[in-house]
Amino acid sequence: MDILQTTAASSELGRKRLKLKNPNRLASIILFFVLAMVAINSANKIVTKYIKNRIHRSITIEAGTALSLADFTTNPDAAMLTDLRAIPVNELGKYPAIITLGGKKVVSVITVVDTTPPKAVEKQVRIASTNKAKPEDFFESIQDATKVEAAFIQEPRFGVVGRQTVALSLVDAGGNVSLFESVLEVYIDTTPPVIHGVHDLTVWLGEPVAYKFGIAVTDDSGEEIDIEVDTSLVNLKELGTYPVVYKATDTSKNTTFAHASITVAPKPFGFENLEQLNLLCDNQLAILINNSMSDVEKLEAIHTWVRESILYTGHSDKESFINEAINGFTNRNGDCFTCYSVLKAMMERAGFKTIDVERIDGRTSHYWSLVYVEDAWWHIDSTPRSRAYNGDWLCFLRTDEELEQFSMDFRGYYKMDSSLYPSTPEESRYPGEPSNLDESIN
Ligand SMILES: [Ca+2]
Ligand SMILES: [Ca+2]
Repeated sequence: MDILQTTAASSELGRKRLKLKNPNRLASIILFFVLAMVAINSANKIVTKYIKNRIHRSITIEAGTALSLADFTTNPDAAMLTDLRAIPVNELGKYPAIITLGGKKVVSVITVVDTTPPKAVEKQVRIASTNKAKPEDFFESIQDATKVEAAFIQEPRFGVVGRQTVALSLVDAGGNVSLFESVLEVYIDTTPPVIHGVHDLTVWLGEPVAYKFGIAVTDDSGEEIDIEVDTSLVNLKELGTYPVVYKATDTSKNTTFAHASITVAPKPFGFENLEQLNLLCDNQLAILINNSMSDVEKLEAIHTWVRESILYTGHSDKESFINEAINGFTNRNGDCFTCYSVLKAMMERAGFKTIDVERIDGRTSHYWSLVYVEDAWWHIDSTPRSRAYNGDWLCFLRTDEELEQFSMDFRGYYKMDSSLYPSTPEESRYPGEPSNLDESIN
């Protein structure tokens, strides 16, 4: 203020006026201010540009957090070269990310940390007095971004019957600890295991047997139980029927036995071609059926395919169902024996049990099958029939009574010796559907 002098210019108006002592000096001052303003403005622009162009050389994220380019820079011209989805954000560590800006590559280091303790829902555990439980058995669910280890704070008193409180801890990869409490109930197991799937077997002379195929054991304790098979009375080198005993014991020494018989039968004609037939079946089954289908849906797909794929020519070689099924697959023609052979082979290969059925007292022969599904035996036949034998009537999961009625309507078509076969259910799956020709189509 020493370069300006203030004087009272008018006492009447009470105003103050500035009087210049040196005009050149004032110009210098203004110039100084202008230059200063320009400099500050430029500096601001440089700082703004620096912030805009800045790429964080390192960032730290909480485990489990999704990454995006915005975590590294706000510059819209920047591009991420690293696939951020491939960064294992659930594993602690340091991972590089490469960003490009203005033709330059910048490496940024991502540090994944875990500072959040695990969360979990506990559950009570009930075990037999002969068993132990693991710490993780006491949790319904565990939530954490990183790997969690469960542990007993104090080992439970396994084997002591009754209820006890169990103290547990969960520790994540970041070392964060959460504490929980649950209940262990120990009981004395007096319930024997249950053996499932035991059934009589037929094997061919000299062939090996998979005794445990399709057999399973469950127990109230939930423990895994091995099954023992006593085959000491079986002679696979001699034709005959022999007893087989299955035995399962839980850790509390409760035992269950299940009995079955095994029949050693002569090898069927064409046995040497069985592998070829199995391959043909497997290839076609892979197209027709899948695990999302019910057993009845699988049978329906197989039944329809055979019915529509084999052209009825009235001729077949009836010496071997194996060879005739192979002929059916490869030449796609034949007669009822061909259809029966292909259907039987495919059903059995798909895991169904079948029984061969043959017509009696007929002028000609006829062959079809019984198939076991939904806990019962049902008649099934894929042979296409002529109009004279009501070709529209499908023989798919039919009862004995339905076949008997059909035989009365159509000259003994399905006449059989019922004493040779297990009975089907009495109730039809297709109630009210007559086997005889509807008058309207006659
Ligand atoms: Ca955590
Ligand atoms: Ca048990």
